[in-house]
Amino acid sequence: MSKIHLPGYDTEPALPRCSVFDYLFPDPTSESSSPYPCPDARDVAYIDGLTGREITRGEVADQAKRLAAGLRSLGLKRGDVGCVYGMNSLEWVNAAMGCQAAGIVVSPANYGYTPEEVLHQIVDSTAKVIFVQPALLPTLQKALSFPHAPKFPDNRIILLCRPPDKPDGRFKCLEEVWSDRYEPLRWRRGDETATAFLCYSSGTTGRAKGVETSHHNMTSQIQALNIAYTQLRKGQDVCLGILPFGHIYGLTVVLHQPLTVGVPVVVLPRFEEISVLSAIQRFKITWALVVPPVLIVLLHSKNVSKYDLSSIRGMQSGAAPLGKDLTEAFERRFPSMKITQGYGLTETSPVTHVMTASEGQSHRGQIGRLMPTFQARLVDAETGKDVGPGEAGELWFRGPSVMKGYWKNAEATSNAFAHGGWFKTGDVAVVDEHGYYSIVDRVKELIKYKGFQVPPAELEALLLTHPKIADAAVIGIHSHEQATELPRAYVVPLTPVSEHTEFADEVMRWVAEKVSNHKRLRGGVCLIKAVPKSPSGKILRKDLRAMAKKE
Ligand code: AYL
Repeated sequence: MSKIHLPGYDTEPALPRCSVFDYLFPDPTSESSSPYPCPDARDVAYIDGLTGREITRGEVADQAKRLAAGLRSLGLKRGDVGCVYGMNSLEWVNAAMGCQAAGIVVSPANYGYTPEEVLHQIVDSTAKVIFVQPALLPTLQKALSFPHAPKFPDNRIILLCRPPDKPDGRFKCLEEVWSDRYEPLRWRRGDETATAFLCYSSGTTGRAKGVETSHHNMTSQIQALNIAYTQLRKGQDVCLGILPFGHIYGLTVVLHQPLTVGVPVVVLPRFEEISVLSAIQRFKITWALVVPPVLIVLLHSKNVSKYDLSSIRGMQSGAAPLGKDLTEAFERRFPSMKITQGYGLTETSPVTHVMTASEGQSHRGQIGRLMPTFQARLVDAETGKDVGPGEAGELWFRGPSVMKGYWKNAEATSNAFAHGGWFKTGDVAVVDEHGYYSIVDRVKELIKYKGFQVPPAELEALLLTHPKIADAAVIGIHSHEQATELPRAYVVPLTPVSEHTEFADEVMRWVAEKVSNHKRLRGGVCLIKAVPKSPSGKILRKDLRAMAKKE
């Protein structure tokens, strides 16, 4: 195995052996408290970006304990799973922190999900309680009305907030569940390997699976970020919180990490150009965590000049490739901002590589160096041997932040790891002799639309249920203008079709009705005679990609 020398990170972080909650809010008298120097309880932790309401660290901890006590009195136990289904909000924070204080596993559901998709996650995760944003209650109720849906008593559905026009509905809201009888969890050595979060990822193949992120996975990731990712400084920085908390990027890097360094996060429900620009001006935001399409919107925005954005000094992009051209165009338009890039996966909790602001300049388009705590290999798919600097190989990882496995899915878990406990990413990378990595290809099925996962297998299974489709395959097509991939289907009609465009439009509309917004077939529908397959029946996506390139 080749070991590449990595200049810079001489410090390996201490690895905490406590729960995420104790790590975030250490009790100075407890043995298991966090080794990280704890910010002050009076520090502002989160700010509601729409109303300006602030909440301190002390209040976050206190409200979490109250919710935890309330959840226990509802009969929920340590190790049960709680689904949090909503856009970013201070209430989302309370639901997630309250579950953690009670030892309940947090399973966040994407707010864009259709009823079928929500139900899949509720059933698969074996959720016992659901926290829901009132606007999404109809979708949840539809999901729970399907015949195979589990039964949820009314007290196991908790509204994230009470809608003002319905002062006394059927379901309680968070504050109505709060109770004062909190008792801290007893934490024994070894408990840190218990599952803390279940985010959903399709991995290298198949449908979305629950990724078991343990307490130790999360705390060691934050420790590593606090060494490698030094952008945030208490008293100077304010962070923009638009990335969905329900995705591991938002969950770790926006919701959790800034809290450990005492930097406030301005919470916005989602990315929306005007509310982001006005929040930057109003709260003097200094640092933003984004995905490449956000940079595209800001780059072409006609509204930028109407706002004072002078506070913001940089943005960190991740979750999808960010090219050199876009970085340079952005820095030309916003000379006071530095763009850096990170890379990682849900399965690695997530960040494995990061570029610091000072490095970013000379390494645009690259993902940076390997983070502390991780070990990496680049492996040639054909020979199974490690490749040297400058050669492409599949990225494999080992380390304390690599997931435990896929929830209740031993087969997918064993396929994800190679001998020796190496996690196989399905991404192909090159490293230079200084330890800087670039992602050059993806050998897994995954498509990424604006940082969100689109599992082709899921769309293919759906397309096969269309009455006029005999076979189908889905790949991602790169859109330079939008800095994202777009899902495209290649379909084989059951009977010859005379009107190609009409049929393609029909299929696109049909899919759009059945999947969440980010999974729509924005890359189009192409009709073909047969899906290219290997003798064993595997779809040859490379052939389809080559076909798409020729167009
Ligand atoms: P998941 N460049 C190219 N591909 C990327 C990059 C990047 N910078 N980051 C992520 N990916 C792709 O689990 C890659 O194919 O991500 C990887 O296997 O939804 C897949 O996305 C993982 O998809 C960061 C950087 C968070 C990354 C993340 C991880 C997002 C989770 C914070 O700073």
